[in-house]
Amino acid sequence: MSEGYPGVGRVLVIIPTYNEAENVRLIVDRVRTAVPAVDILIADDNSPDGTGAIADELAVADPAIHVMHRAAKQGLGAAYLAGFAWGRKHSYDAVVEMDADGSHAPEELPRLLDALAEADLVMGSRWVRGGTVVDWPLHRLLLSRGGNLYVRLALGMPIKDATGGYRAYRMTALDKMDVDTIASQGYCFQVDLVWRAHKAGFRVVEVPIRFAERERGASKMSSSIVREALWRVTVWGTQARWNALRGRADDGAKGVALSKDQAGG
Ligand SMILES: Nc1nc2c(ncn2[C@@H]2O[C@H](COP(=O)(O)OP(=O)(O)OP(=O)(O)O)[C@@H](O)[C@H]2O)c(=O)[nH]1
Ligand SMILES: [Mg+2]
Repeated sequence: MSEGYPGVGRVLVIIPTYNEAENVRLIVDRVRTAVPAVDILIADDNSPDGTGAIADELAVADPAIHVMHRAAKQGLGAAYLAGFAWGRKHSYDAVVEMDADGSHAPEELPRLLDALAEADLVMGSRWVRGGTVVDWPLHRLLLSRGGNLYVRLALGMPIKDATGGYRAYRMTALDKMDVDTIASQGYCFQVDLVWRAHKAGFRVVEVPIRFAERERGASKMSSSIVREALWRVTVWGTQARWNALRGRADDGAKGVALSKDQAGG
């Protein structure tokens, strides 16, 4: 078990994996080298390519590495929720989300954790000044930029990269975000979490990252993941507008009641 990170405490890096046999060793080594003070939890969904067995080997050789074996592929969100619960049970002060495919550079993790000393949620961002994406085809760039623009407009949330999945959360904040009620399955899960943090008034900070396209293994991105994000974000945005309107109507009604009272008194 590691000592902890200055200003943050005990940190658990959660790496969800599905068929990442070609990547899991490398990403774990990079995390251990870049930030020896953090622990790692690999959350594997019984990958047919044997990722789970490789993860077990890594865990046997290093007490800072842990593995969670899940019965079947249940999506990124479910794997993270199980990982958060594991981190809570083992008294971690902060958890990090990181992809296994090398898109999120472990070498940039100290910058995220340094920022967490003054924040509740730190988001690695491709779309703030200094952020970059390397080797992405045009259609992925457009999807990410367009998706984030839609999220910003629909939810009125000043976050440039709400779909990104390289993040650090304080456990105290996660505890208040009622995460067990999250139904989002795919990448919408990431939007859901930052939307909850924003609504709760938490300190959300974006730090620039250099996001690299995966080099090995297959992507799990699909059109159903995009459709899920689109409809959920539209529902949340509509609800938020409706609540704001109703709040204003209620305030108006209270104002009338108050002036009546005052008139009477
Ligand atoms: N445990 C688990 N992990 C998953 C699941 N789906 C995706 N992942 C992992 O989540 C991370 C992100 O998935 P990717 O396939 O890289 O998705 P992406 O980064 O949007 O797509 P690319 O840019 O094409 O790589 C990787 O570490 C995957 O192995 C799942 O159902 N269960
Ligand atoms: Mg990826």
